[in-house]
Amino acid sequence: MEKTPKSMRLHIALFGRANVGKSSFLNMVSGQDIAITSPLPGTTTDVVEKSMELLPLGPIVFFDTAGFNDTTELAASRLRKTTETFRRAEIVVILCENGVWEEPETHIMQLAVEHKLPVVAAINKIDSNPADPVFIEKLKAAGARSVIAVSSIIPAQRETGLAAFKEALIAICPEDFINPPPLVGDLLPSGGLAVLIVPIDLQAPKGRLILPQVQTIRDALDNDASALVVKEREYVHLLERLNTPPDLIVCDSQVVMKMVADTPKSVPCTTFSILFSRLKGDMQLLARGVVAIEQIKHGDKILIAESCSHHAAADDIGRVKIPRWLRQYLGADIEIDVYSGRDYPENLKEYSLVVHCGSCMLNRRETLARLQMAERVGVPITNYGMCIAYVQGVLERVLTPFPAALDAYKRARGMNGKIYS
Ligand SMILES: Nc1nc2c(ncn2[C@@H]2O[C@H](COP(=O)(O)OP(=O)(O)OP(=O)(O)O)[C@@H](O)[C@H]2O)c(=O)[nH]1
Ligand code: SF4
Ligand SMILES: [Mg+2]
Repeated sequence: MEKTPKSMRLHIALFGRANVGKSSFLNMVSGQDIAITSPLPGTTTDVVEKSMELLPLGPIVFFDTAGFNDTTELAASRLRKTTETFRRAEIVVILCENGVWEEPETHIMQLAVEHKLPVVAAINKIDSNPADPVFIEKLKAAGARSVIAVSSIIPAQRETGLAAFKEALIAICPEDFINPPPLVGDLLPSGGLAVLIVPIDLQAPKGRLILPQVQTIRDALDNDASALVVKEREYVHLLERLNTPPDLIVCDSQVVMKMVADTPKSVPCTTFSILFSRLKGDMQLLARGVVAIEQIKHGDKILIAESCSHHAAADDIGRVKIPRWLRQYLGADIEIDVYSGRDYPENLKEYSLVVHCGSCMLNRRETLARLQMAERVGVPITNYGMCIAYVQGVLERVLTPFPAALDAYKRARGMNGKIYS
């Protein structure tokens, strides 16, 4: 990741008065003690740059700056360096404490407006001074696009603080940084071959393929590879006719168990839904989330979130099949709510798990925002494809083409899931 050129990284600058907790905030976001903090104002003197990977956004460079209200002799030169940072930033974070929005803060906001930079206001130290809704409104009225309330040094609150910050970034960061990872091209060598297994059942629209299938074919072609499309019944026969094994098999989630059984162990395979979890969402978060299925008990509620209000068929995947498979797997009396279209409950806390659809009708920003809402309130979230492959015992196999997601899944499973092979 260190190889990513600086120009490709999202540049985020942290400003605020001395001692407000800028360096502590940077440490919270990075998950490491990389910046020196102390109770004495004026600890950070020069602008400190720190590059990191902030999933799901990607490579970031942070600027930790000196306090804006520095009154020491060096103040003028420090303030000049700090002010220059506005020219390099793409997002400004103004750190403040509840109730304190005075000359240093308004000055920073004014410079951000002059540089046309979006502002996240972060109210810090809420463990000792909780954020007041009136103050939050005041910051929005002052021009903050997003306001978050965090406690940078309290370990139990760091995770929610970080999730809130990511959610704010996803909402406001420039479009270029929401660019998706590849769909399938990186899994296929030039001249390679993908076999796509597409069931033609009652749910399949008449006379055409659905968008994720078409996009996968197109992406293979864009990467100078080929794609063969086959129904699940003819799949084995097709494999027998090929002189060399394909480079990748992709199937509809509904036939994943059969596909895995029919595919030689040496051939990488996955599902459309899992491919799209990377393109549209945060694959590692979704892979970790699925393990929460193991913690579900009688009476727990699961949310099935569909991002469009399509016409539901009699054996609909989200409304009928996934609830049935989950109940069979758990053997528990669980409550399942289905929300569709733009409808997404504000309060996700009542759910033990969110199972999100493949988001084929949403863009990456919208999908990430929904995932982040769940992460912020600590509710595990996964998607249809991961959930189906998990309850059918083949998730590990279909995550194998994605080492980082497989690793995230294995770690989560090691921590709180039951082990199966
Ligand atoms: N209670 C509490 N203390 C915090 C929090 N964040 C930072 N602090 C404390 O506030 C003091 C200043 O933190 P720093 O991170 O050094 O602040 P800074 O804004 O970088 O300060 P300068 O570099 O001097 O401008 C330290 O003693 C931190 O431990 C918080 O969320 N809650
Ligand atoms: S947006 Fe979601 S619910 Fe709608 S068709 Fe796509 S995957 Fe299905
Ligand atoms: Mg500092």
